[in-house]
Amino acid sequence: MKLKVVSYLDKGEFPLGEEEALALYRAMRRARFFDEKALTLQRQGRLGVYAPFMGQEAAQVGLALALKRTDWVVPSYRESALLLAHGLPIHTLLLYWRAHPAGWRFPEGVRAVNPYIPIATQIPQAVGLALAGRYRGEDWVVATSIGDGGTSEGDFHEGLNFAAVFNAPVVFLVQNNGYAISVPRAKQMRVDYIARRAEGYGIPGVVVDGNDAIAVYLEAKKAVARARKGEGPTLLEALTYRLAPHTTSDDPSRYRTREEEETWRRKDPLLRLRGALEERGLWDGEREKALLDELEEEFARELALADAAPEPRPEEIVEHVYKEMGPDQRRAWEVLRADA
Ligand SMILES: Cc1ncc(C[n+]2csc(CCOP(=O)(O)OP(=O)(O)O)c2C)c(N)n1
Repeated sequence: MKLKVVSYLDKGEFPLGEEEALALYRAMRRARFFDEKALTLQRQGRLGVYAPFMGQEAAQVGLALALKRTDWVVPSYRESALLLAHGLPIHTLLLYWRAHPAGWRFPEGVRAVNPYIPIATQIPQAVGLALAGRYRGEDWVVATSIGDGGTSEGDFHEGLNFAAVFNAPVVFLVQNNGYAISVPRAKQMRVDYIARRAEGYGIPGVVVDGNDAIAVYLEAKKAVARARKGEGPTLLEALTYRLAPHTTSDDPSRYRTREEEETWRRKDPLLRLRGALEERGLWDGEREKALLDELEEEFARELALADAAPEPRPEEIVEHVYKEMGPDQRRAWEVLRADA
């Protein structure tokens, strides 16, 4: 059976009110602004290794704006846009990418956990968090995200099956950006669409044009509503592309062509939404400039806050693993202290 790819902007359709459309664009522009700044800071030695998301803003922001602030986000390393749009302060995110302990402690009230670096480990834990909410009588939905490569991990299959069986209120977003670092999707699986796998778990699977913010947002809203009503999880696959390297330690010219990158650059999700807004008289150069000025000011303020964070104590690297430092942490700390 052929799966349909949900899209609107390509067809000139715009099934969204002005306010929601502008909120989507503003949040995407803010995320892109962060990504560009973060790449520069990393090159200046002011952030550690950084995983850019440029090109994937529609997928992440579309999901974030479909959530309530009382819902939870369980992200992986490429989800800075999802975290920002769900309310994580910029300075906390900068500190996270600086590997500063103050960046590991997300503020009270921001319902997001730290990004998971071991691929797919976020999936079973997101399901656990969703079930914990149900046991506690909360109405929170959990949104978690994974890359196309991550779906080859056992944790992905176990997590989705478990969520299906227990009807857990989870939205699983797959950001299919075509590559697991240098490995193209076709070398990783025989299916055309990852959402096809949903049928094997007995849950709805939806494929959206992941560079169409309206399509992602509307489908994410349906998935969130289903989860909140007790109708269980959804697998939402967003077809997209990462315009930047895998991380700041990667050189994509070794595994993909300039032509391919150019093709996707023309499908930049920001340009597509902005074009549609401009056609409807909802956006123009002046508004763009005002927004960029605002973002510049906000970023400068937030960067100053990050820079003002006190130097972490070396012990913090081994603290917080358990309530009290166990023998393994104590031994690690002895070694670190001897090396210092
Ligand atoms: C369990 C595990 N195995 C391997 C890695 C190394 N690794 C980091 S990113 C990555 C590829 C992930 O690709 P994908 O899931 O498509 O996500 P993307 O990076 O494209 O967002 C791998 C294999 C890891 N972090 N964790």
